[in-house]
Amino acid sequence: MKRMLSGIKPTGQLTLGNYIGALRNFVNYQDDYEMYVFIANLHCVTVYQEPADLKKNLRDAVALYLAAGLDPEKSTIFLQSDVMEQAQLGWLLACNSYMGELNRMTQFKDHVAKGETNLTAGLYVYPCLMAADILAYNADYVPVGVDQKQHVELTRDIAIRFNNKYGDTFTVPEPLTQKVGAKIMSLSDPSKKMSKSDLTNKGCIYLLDEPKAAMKKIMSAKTDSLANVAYDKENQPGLANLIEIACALTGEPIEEFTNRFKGCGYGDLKKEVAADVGNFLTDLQERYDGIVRSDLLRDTLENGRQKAEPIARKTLHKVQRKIGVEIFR
Ligand code: ATP
Ligand code: LTN
Repeated sequence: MKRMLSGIKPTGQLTLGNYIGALRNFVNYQDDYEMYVFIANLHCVTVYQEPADLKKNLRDAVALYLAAGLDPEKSTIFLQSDVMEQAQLGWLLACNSYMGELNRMTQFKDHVAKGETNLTAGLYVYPCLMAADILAYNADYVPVGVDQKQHVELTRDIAIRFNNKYGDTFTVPEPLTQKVGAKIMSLSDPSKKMSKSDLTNKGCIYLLDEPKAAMKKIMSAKTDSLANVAYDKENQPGLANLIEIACALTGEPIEEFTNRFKGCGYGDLKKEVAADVGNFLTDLQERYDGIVRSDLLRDTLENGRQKAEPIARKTLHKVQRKIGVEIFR
């Protein structure tokens, strides 16, 4: 069975974009792949987090993984910092990555472009830790949203270079992105990604939003004045985004959905999308409520750590031997 691995970085509450672009796919893939999913808590702290908020967000993220249908019997679910070998491998990979490569990473460049000051060194070497997350487990596939594809491409470059330099060591992973829902856009500005760092709070639906409040956000989503229902990402990005959200949640093909609403007003279409989102959130939150205070969270992470750690340790020792830093082991 091929191995698949991915992580989510809960620097805030998880969003509908995270669900559609990432979580939902992990759930779909878990029957056909050996699945490793972790909470990237070390990546979270590349930007300052209020400790109490971070702890709550991490806990909620695990509970939402489970509520969304990830099954700890099928998938290995763990916390990044529980497997220390990953961070150690991250250092060795940082020593095999070039500043020129890291300078080209758009996620880092975005922070610089926003004029943020006091950017941490951790934010800069973030992709090396991400490469270690992936390569430690010799993952064949990495399902991610479009925004993370560049980091997986860099991971491939690092793996290929290392293999050429030190002999065959790493599996070279492939990024996997979905056709529909790989980039859910902000409801208030469809030219931007729906993001948990959205400060207006109108463009982003959180998985723990009150379903009624979320439905309101859909009803007031920005569309266009063409008064023509069509799936046209370029000219009608707001409408295309709503159509993608509905189809991702219900599984209805885009064309079928669009045909059903041909000649209707945008209000009718929005009502249906709002109902789909409301139903989805109600079900998800019901399951989340049952899980978040149970022992399932602790047990899941502990079992996950026990399965993940020996694999990462084996890779780390192999790498250390190849590089020459080991003496007796
Ligand atoms: P931020 O929202 O602060 O920009 P992020 O959501 O991209 O951060 P993560 O939580 O680590 O950061 O993302 C987890 C996964 O969810 C990644 O694979 C990412 O590509 C995907 N993802 C995030 N936002 C969206 C979105 N709007 N549409 C589709 N996929 C998304
Ligand atoms: N950087 C990713 C989260 C992440 C990840 C990974 C995803 C950390 N390590 C390994 C896939 C594989 C993000 O910000 N979404």
